[in-house]
Amino acid sequence: MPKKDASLKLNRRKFLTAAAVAGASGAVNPAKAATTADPPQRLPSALPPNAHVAAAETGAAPLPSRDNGTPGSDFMVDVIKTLDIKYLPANPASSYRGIHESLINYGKNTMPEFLTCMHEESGVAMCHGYFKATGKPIMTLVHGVVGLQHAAMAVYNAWCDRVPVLIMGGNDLDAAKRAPGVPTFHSAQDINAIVRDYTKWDDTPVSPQHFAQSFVRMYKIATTPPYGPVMMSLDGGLQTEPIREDGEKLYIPKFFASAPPQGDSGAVKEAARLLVDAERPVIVVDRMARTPEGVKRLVELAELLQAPVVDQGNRMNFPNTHPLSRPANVINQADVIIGMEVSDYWNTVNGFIDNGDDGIGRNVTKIKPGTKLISISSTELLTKSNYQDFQRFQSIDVSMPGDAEATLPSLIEAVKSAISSDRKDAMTKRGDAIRAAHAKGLENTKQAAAIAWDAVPINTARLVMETYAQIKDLDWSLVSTSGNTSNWANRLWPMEKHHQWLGWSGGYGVGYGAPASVGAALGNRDLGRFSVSIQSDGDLMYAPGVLWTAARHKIPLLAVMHNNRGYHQEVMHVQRLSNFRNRVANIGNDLGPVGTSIMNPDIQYHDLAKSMGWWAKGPITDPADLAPAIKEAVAVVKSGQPALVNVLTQPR
Ligand SMILES: Cc1ncc(C[n+]2csc(CCOP(=O)(O)OP(=O)(O)O)c2C)c(N)n1
Ligand SMILES: [Mg+2]
Repeated sequence: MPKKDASLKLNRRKFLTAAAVAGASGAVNPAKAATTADPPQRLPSALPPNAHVAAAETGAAPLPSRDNGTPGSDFMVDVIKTLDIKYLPANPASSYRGIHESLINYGKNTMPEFLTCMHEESGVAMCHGYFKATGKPIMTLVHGVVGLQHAAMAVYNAWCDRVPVLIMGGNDLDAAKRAPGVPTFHSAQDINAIVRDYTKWDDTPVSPQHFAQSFVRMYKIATTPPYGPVMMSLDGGLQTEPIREDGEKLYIPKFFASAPPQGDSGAVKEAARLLVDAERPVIVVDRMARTPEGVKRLVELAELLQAPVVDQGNRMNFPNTHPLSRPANVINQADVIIGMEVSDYWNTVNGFIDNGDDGIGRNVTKIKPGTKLISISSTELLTKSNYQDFQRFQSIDVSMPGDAEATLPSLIEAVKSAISSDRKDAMTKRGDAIRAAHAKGLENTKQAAAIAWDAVPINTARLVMETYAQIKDLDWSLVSTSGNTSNWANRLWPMEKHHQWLGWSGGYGVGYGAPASVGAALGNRDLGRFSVSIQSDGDLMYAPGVLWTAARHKIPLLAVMHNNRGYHQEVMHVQRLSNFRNRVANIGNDLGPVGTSIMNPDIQYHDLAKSMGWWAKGPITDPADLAPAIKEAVAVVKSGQPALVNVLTQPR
């Protein structure tokens, strides 16, 4: 038995004496704390704090009396309930306490159901992932100023990824009424300014009726292609003040979805003519398929033209098992290219070599001179000035600002009527050649994946394929792959359904993978699908609290970790630049690259996940242990719980 430390005992007695003295002076009330013999008591969490504690912790103004009539926030809940919004993942805050209280008490915490988040970025990213899994928007609430500042990167990701997210931020507008101190630090003239450059619309309603119009309007704007996040500042007074109807009865405007914008009919005909007359047309798609219908339409167009399809993968647009599915290098031979919802057209037909001869990058063209370019993209309808998500400028021969999925039916009809019987034979021949190349390509990819199959740390191709082997018979949905596993899942998992691949973050703001996976898994849970993510280490540690949210709300998700113990992309950037400058990269005292390794101490992600209520296993170092561990995890997820397998992997 270790000896008891006498000084510790003495300190404890001293402490208790000091506390009792403080109690006698009335500054705090330590009566309970001092009587150590009492059993520990569980106090109701809503006990009113004493005045001193309240002022120190919140600085909140006294609440208005109880019989003040119907608070504005009850009406807000009535409005929200008309729009079929199932969940509200959010981190709590006093600036929206009015609507928070109405949602859970008046609204009975259903439609929407509040899910507790530990970071505002997680709340927004969960909404982002949820939409991509279900096609239905949900909403989040944030604390004005500081919460929205936390949320900002996730809003930017949703903006770049063209995903509707409904965001409301509490804010105390009335300087004469708001409490001094913390609530005033957390107020602004215009909180929406924080995200205005990367939201589709924002508003600050000043009356309940204004709220009703603006909420329905924001829902409509967000869900009309091109989709995007929208923002509303919700005044504290508007939430808490009783409704005064001033003779006019409040009403809730009815929501009707808008039809998506389509490409101009003349331009559609011109595009069809170019495609039909082309010798080597190529279809390039990025965020084309908003819905499963988009995939079907694209297959129809590709088969009509017998043209190869390059899926850039920000959505599942085209089955990778389809014989017309081809990698990006077919672009080099194209005489006509049609890009649909391509987020970076310049980079599709040009290349940029980082650290080129001059050290700052070199531009090269990928296409032959004279190649005709066609574009259908709704992004052109949603360009703002400051953030550069619109990418480099590319001249396009036939450019159609419009939604590609909605334009496809008329394009298909135009192509059908432009095809003459003599073109048909040439097209069939072309299709045969593409089919043969597809089969060969798949064989080459398999060969490449098998290289160093037994490597330790574990090969990323093996990580991904051992995962697939355990889920292949389920209705699986790959909700995210964070970090870089050389794109093995997209190259080798047969992806045929729209929900089998939800795409990346949009703005490449790292920290998206974990929360978006949880949000997508929430949507998939209700649809009876099995959610799986490849979870990198760096991404998880931005806001790992979302693991708790998943466990707390029983969201089944299989997270298989690509734990390469580093921010490997950045390892490579620094290494490459060191090479260019003819210097040896400083690997630090503990053999970890400086500023980019996540080692020593190594993070025990399985313990982290377990501590937040997940089933978890790891670290898996031997490739032979991988399959049994993932199998166990799959069984846990099927029972309705989240599970994480921590696997030590190769860098890429
Ligand atoms: C918010 C944010 N911070 C920093 C970066 C720069 N960055 C790009 S990739 C990356 C590494 C991410 O590490 P991990 O998720 O483990 O993926 P890995 O590169 O190791 O596969 C970083 C830090 C970023 N894109 N976003
Ligand atoms: Mg990493």
